[in-house]
Amino acid sequence: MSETAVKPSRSGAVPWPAEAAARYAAEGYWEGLSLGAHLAATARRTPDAIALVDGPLRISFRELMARADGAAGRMRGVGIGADDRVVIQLPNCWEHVVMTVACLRLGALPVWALPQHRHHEMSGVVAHAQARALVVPRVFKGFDHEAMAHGIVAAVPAARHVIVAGGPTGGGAERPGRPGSLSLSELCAPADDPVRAAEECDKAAPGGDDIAMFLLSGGTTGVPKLAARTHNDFAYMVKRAGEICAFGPDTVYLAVLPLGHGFVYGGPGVLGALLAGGRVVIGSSPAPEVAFDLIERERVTATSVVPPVISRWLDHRAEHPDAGLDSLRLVQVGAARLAPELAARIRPELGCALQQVFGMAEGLLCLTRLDDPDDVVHHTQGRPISPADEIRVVGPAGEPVPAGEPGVLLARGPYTPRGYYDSPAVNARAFTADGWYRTGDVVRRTPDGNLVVTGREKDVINRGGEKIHAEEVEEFALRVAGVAEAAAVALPDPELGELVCLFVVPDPAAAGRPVSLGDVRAVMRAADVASFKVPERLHTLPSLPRTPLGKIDKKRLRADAVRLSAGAAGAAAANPAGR
Ligand code: J2J
Repeated sequence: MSETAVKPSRSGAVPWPAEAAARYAAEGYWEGLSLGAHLAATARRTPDAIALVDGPLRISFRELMARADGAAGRMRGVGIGADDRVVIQLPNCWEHVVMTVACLRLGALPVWALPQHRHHEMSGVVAHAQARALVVPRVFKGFDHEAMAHGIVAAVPAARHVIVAGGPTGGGAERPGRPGSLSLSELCAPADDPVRAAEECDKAAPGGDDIAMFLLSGGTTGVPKLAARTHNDFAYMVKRAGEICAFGPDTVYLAVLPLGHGFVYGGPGVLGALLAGGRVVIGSSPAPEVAFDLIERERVTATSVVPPVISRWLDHRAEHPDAGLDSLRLVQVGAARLAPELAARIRPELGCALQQVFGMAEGLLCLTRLDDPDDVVHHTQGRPISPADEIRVVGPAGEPVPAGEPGVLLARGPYTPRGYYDSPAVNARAFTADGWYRTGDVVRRTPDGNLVVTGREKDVINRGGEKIHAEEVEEFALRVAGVAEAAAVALPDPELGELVCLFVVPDPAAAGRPVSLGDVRAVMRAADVASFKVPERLHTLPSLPRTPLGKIDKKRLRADAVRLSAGAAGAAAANPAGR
């Protein structure tokens, strides 16, 4: 079968070509087992070990599987089955993990959404994934997720069920408030007969080639991109990353970033710790006050954070030098650029190893290794985890760049699928004809094979690890009365890495008052968009700069954003009272 003959499968996912699939299986990367089967096997080895800790709650492997298999059976009972999609939008809580494992056992596909996602993102995800069920808190941080979920179920014909967290972790009362909601705590109760429930799951277990989950590709637009990951591919990635991180039964992994990030579940994260027979401690927030307390109390050995979080941890540590962090062996930092100066402070100040993580929902995972010299760990984003990962660094015409020069990173391999779910037009741009994923990241490769992320060609803003598509912000800006043109770019920020800076060109025909950030905010709020996408800066220009080819010159705008921001800071410093 020729590699270019790849056709989307019946379920809308793009399979690996037969030749590559056979090779990955023959070389042992793909084991042909579902993630649920892997987890059940681990649980059978050490049923009494504690798998999950959430506040005062301690759940053994036996109980985790009894709950997951119970939930799988109850989902089956309400008509949720294999290949059905279940969007999980929960804050960090043990039910997140139980529901995920339940879906993996059932062959249903968990789709992790972030609690900050609002109607705009959630309805797009539910519609594109054709989700059958949504799992939400009742109210979280003052927002009524249950009401939103019912609104979406009413509008999307495939969607049937709203499953609602009650009790303290869900942030609501003990029982769901609305008729028609299913109770998450009832769903997640242990199976009445755990042995039989496990047998049923084992009997109907999905195959290794089946889709295990959809991951939202870095940021979620109105029409999201979904990375369809198979059981074979994800299990391999997680287990291989776990090996590199030396995860084992003594691992205590702290999940403090939102569980909805692929980084937290799979890099090796929650699933990596569980598959190694280790323990997962759920944290409700990455704030150092919360995280340090959990590290000390639960003797945490490993965790993952984004650069702005590690910066806060280092500051907090300086003020609390006696915090008990001695159990911590590994801090992974990823999802956005880590400044080498911060990287160099981690071991001396926190007393643990740093690992840089460069990953993506689409697959390819790069890690620095535990025995890498400081220079590599501080200055590079590591190298692919698998010997079967293929990497190319190319110029504008797809030609390889000279060694060590920056270029766009292309990737192929045993856990990098060959296309997004049900998106032929996007796939034609994001994947080459012979199956390479065009990451959109600009990297250079060091002589020892490590990658340094130096920029990106994709029009995305990385705000502290949250990805925001410039085009999406621009579309909202164009809805503001009096805006003729809009362009969003990244503005470097010492705390978050990047902020959203918006340039607008006023419509000369609409001679009203100047457009303000407040106007853009109001439009985005009215459209129910996740608030992290709202621009922090706005500048008005008479026209947008263009390249010789007539495209908006974003490079120039990024430089303008920096200049204008420095000017504003200078003005503020010269006139601190702001008068
Ligand atoms: C610079 N940019 C980075 C890094 C990701 C593990 C870790 C992260 C993600 C993730 C993930 C970066 N330095 N260290 O899914 O499993 C940017 C790149 C990349 C994009 C992917 C995982 N690490 N990035 O962040 O799908 O631009 O996945 O293409 O959210 O984040 O974003 P996302």
